[in-house]
Amino acid sequence: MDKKEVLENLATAVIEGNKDMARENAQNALTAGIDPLEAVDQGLSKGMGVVGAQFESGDSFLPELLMAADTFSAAMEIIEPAIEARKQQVHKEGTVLLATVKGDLHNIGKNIVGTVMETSGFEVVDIGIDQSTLSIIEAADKNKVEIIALSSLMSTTMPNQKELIEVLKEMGIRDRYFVLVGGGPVSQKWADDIGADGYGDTAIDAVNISRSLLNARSDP
Ligand code: B12
Repeated sequence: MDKKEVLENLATAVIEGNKDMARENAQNALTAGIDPLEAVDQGLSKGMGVVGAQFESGDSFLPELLMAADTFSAAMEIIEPAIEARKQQVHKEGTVLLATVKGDLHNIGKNIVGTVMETSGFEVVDIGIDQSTLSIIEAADKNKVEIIALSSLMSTTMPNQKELIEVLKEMGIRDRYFVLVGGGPVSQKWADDIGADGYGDTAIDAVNISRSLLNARSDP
């Protein structure tokens, strides 16, 4: 089975909510030596994009979204250890507080960001989904992180990314953290508008942007 076919099968498995097909092709991807992140990005996530579009146009409903999410997670159980196995034995890059903002229960993308950042040398404190601005700030303070990374998958919850930056300013501690934003509807323009330090389209972006922010800070 060639790479294109495996990636297409992964997407189809998510679209059809077929866990067996997802597990089988996740294994096929690893056996064929496909980069596990590419399997996520070009396979599973592509399928998820189709399911999201079908939901938006009324061609599928919540049960299909749930099945797609479960199928994605079933494949991730196989792919994630392969991502983690590439963990770099490098010096600690920095500490990141990761959360999905208040009102938002989506965690698949956030979890991928956490895994990829960890395997790239960051210490990640993931406090989960549906996190209020104050609980995020408290956790950032408690864990003495350098970066706060916020995931939001809905246009209705994106304003909570903005709120966090505003509250940091009100508390006089905006300079203490780099704030990184991401998630489906989030864009560079949104990040600029709300005064975030960085925006990432993918988990790899999250790593690259975090590195460049920390490096720029340590440059004289
Ligand atoms: C799966 C899914 C669900 C699952 C979530 C399961 C789970 N455990 O996460 C379930 C079924 C629970 C669900 C529920 C709902 N959902 Co939903 N869901 C989706 C769907 C199809 C896929 C999301 C996903 O996991 N994508 C795959 C991952 C890998 O991609 P990702 O999250 O974008 O993450 C990547 C990048 O964005 C980035 N990234 C993510 N976070 C961060 C953070 C940082 C800092 C950085 C740098 C990068 C980064 O890196 C990731 C990896 O590359 C999307 C459609 C879509 N295409 O996004 C709708 C979608 C997000 N859902 C939507 C809706 C409306 C809902 C519901 C309200 C439905 C309902 N009527 O109940 C509820 C809301 C529940 C809530 N309060 O949160 C809408 C949101 C519309 C809007 N307002 O903007 C969408 C866009 C569907 C649509 N087209 O209408 N959903």
